[in-house]
Amino acid sequence: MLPSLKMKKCLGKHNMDLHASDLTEEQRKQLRSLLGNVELTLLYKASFHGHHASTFHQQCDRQGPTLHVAYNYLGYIFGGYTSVDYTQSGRQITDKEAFLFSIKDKVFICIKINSGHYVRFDNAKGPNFGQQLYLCYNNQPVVNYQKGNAFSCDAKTLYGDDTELSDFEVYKVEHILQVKEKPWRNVLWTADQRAELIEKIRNQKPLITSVSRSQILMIGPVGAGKSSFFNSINSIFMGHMTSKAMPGSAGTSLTTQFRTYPVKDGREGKPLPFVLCDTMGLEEQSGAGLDIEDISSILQGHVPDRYKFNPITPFQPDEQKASKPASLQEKIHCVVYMIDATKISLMSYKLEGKLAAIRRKVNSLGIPQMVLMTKVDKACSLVEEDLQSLYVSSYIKTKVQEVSSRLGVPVSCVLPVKNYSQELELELNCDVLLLTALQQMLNFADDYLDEVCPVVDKPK
Ligand SMILES: Nc1nc2c(ncn2[C@@H]2O[C@H](COP(=O)(O)OP(=O)(O)OP(=O)(O)O)[C@@H](O)[C@H]2O)c(=O)[nH]1
Ligand SMILES: [Mg+2]
Repeated sequence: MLPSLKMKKCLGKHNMDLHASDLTEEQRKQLRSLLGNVELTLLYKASFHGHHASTFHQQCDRQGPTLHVAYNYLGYIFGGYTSVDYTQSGRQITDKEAFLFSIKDKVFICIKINSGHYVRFDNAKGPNFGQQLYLCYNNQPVVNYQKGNAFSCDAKTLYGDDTELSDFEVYKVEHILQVKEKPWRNVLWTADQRAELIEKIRNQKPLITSVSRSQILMIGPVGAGKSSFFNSINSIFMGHMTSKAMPGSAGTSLTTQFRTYPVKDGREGKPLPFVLCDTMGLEEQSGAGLDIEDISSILQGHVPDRYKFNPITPFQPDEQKASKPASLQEKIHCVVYMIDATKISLMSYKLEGKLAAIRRKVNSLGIPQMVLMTKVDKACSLVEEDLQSLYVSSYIKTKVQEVSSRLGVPVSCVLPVKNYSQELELELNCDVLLLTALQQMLNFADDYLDEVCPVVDKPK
């Protein structure tokens, strides 16, 4: 029965999310148990990029070690690992570390390469292991298994003899040095620190009497964690998990409206002195996702709450309203870029260009900017185990440096955080990081107001 094949094909190229890995956490763990302490970053997904060998090479050449994961309709997850780059060198490749694997229900097997055999001939064709297992054979969503001696295995054991693939993914495998460095930033992971941060935020009224709340705008690629950040902050102040802004994963942005979210200090509490503004996700293509003209209108306070973005036609302000400038209260006082820590290396140059154009616009208006690097728990297994390892993890440090150089933001303005995503209870370490980030945003907003506001407006 292949109805699901048809369904997948119907989804078409543009509805698929490249970054939505099909591996479950459990399967990732099983694969990591073979590879050691590694990060897996999705480079190529056949249902997104197509099955042609040329696209495979475009995405996967010169990426270092790679893990190839195929899925078939019988539920087999199988493929192989090679530690040697694809370079189309026209040479036979020796790779003592190569192996094949198969996961089906609770059965997990690994077949190492037999010594004295090549793992592949490195040419422009699609991937193969030992010239036995051919994935996306002949540029089609199928697998082909040929007799050979490199791997002692058969098609029945590997994939139940079902040659049709529902998908095929290739991951970049990065070995992480688990060196616990001297902490490169100091954080007090204590309940007192949490309470102190809450108190400071509560009392951090903007410096200007005409502005009752600092307006913070969140911008970032689809699925980076913008809505989740608001939900996380709201949860901390409500004392339990909330999900007012719809978070989730989809190929295109789940948030389609401009939302300005005030946060209350508890269920019956007063409004806190800030508003978090949530936007639609950025996409690399022009005419898709949040548009730079929309951002410009938001920054200047022209876009109303619940405005539904239209990537084809940017926001058209009401002529009468547009003729007079918005009040300082309506304008944005601080911009925060949300960047997913697991996707920094994969960020396309087009998206980087879009972000650079946005930064230039924000700069020209003199609005302070910072970066929240989200999903640190997914990016580093050390941090996943214990959030307090964040600032001793050398891997996170390299990611912060990478994001800083790609976005052109100083390292000191990049704050790693973990949003609440699947938890049912609040957690101290998570709160401390989120509140530290929020407090920094409020400080930046203060700097802006201090700079733009006429002296007379400031309270004595
Ligand atoms: N593990 C983990 N998951 C996160 C984190 N932040 C967000 N997520 C998850 O990532 C997915 C996307 O999060 P959203 O908050 O919807 O992202 P967004 O930036 O609002 O996305 P769009 O509105 O679609 O542009 C959701 O499934 C979240 O639960 C995080 O720090 N750690
Ligand atoms: Mg969202």
